[in-house]
Amino acid sequence: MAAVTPKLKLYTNHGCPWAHRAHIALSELKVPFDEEIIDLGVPRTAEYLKVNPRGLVPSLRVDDQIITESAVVAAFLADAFPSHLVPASSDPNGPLTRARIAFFVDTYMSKVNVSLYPLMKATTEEERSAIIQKTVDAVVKEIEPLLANAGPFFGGSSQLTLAEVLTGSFVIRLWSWPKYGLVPQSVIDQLSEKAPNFSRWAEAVSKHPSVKGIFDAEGIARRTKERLAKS
Ligand SMILES: N[C@@H](CCC(=O)N[C@@H](CS)C(=O)NCC(=O)O)C(=O)O
Repeated sequence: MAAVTPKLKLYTNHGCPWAHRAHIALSELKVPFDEEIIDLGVPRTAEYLKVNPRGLVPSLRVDDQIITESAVVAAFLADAFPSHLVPASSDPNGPLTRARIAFFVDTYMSKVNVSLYPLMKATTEEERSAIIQKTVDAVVKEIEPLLANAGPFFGGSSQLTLAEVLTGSFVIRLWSWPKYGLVPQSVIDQLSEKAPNFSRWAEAVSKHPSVKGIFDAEGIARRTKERLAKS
């Protein structure tokens, strides 16, 4: 990044797992930023639609430029402020590490996280069991081998990486929801038994201060239940 640190403003909502990604990155990078909370319970203001015509959070203002989409925001932050999160592409290990992280995140989101909402919404025991089975199978087959060298974070790292920046907000939800009755405890029990690498990693991710930071488990669980009841 330029020698002068840019002025950052994050448009966010602390209940949003996508916006949470930006908070994890900013917390790890220890970069100062302003934030504006966007009320997602009402139509977006004309002012915010000028910031992000899609009306979604997060958006990041960098001096007078706007960046939207959580993965793009997180990648921008990781590139702009070189750190332990990810090596630069010009680093000898950069391209391969970045490819490994990208594959891990894509796999977690498309094979595992994709079942979280259906699991919360399931109304019958049969439906729930089928989703749990599918989720556990996906973790065992797709994720477990990718975490064989977790230390405890991705790729043997003792610190969070961009992999956790992009998945942590979803992992902490999966790991927290049994306590609030949003998903059955049996998912966690089965994962602990069949996917120990994943379980150790998920536990470490969920306990990390940068992941826990803005996460109000009780409040988000309550609002999620209200939304599920209405849907
Ligand atoms: N693909 C977007 C998804 C962001 C997103 O869906 N944010 C939700 C809150 S969790 C939102 O802003 N929803 C507002 C709405 O749909 O009106 C990203 O990764 O940034």
